[in-house]
Amino acid sequence: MAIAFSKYHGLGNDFVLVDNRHQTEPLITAEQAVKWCDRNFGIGADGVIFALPGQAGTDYTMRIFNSDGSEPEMCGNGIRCMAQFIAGLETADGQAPDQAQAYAIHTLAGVITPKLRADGQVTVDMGEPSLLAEQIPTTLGAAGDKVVNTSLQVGENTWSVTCVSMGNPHCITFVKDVAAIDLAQLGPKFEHHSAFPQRINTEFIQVVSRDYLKMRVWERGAGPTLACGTGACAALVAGVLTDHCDRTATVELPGGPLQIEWSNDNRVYMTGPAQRVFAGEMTELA
Ligand code: ZDP
Repeated sequence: MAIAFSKYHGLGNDFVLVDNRHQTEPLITAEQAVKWCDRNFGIGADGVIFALPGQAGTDYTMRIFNSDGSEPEMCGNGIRCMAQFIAGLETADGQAPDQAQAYAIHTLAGVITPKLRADGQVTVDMGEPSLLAEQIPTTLGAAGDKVVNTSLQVGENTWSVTCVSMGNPHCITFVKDVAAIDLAQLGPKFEHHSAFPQRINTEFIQVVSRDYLKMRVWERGAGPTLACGTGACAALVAGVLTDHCDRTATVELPGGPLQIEWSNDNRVYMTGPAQRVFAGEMTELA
């Protein structure tokens, strides 16, 4: 059976999107998603995203498999891609999306609301960050404590880390020079550290100024991606908690910049692009 897909990216963080509006279970398994994401033997992507029917009054449900087959709660760059993808599907169905179309999307991290803007960018209400150790989850503090500037031993070095959940778990560390970080060597050690029972996404941040951060990321289940939307949001929140930055800043990723705001209503807003690249049909992989 051939399954139609579209390929999108948000700042080079790339996803295969599947129109799954007619059934509540994803059209492919996690094992198949691993094969689809393979850059040599498959389509090539950081993850596969399914646009499923809404639940509990939402317009749609988003589920995602990472390229290793694990299922994260949320995906910031992915949900911008999903908003563009849905708008395209609705247009193809003869429903013209409104000028500023907003979608309420059910995710494992709660209801997330992306809004298409006239300039082609997408602004996403990413909800409220969670800061308590038990919510991350991490053992780097008592259950009800925040984990801010806490020491973490990784290999031979001690890092000062701040942990933030944007629905999915992030560990942020501020460094002098992100270019000097050996991601391939360090990333897996953070990801699989015993302090993080659900594993962790790790962001290395260089503070250029109070409204400009440079970030490199090692993603849980996907490795060194060009961008991570939830990670950029978590980094800004960590930057405010540690007084490295203001509540509004540009976060520059290897794939380009995102605008992030931790609003006074405690919600985090992310604005950035989402680009359709190609569409195709996937046949069964051996
Ligand atoms: O939490 C995780 O396991 C992440 N790998 C999910 C993907 C996050 C993403 N890069 C983002 O932009 O938030 C899609």
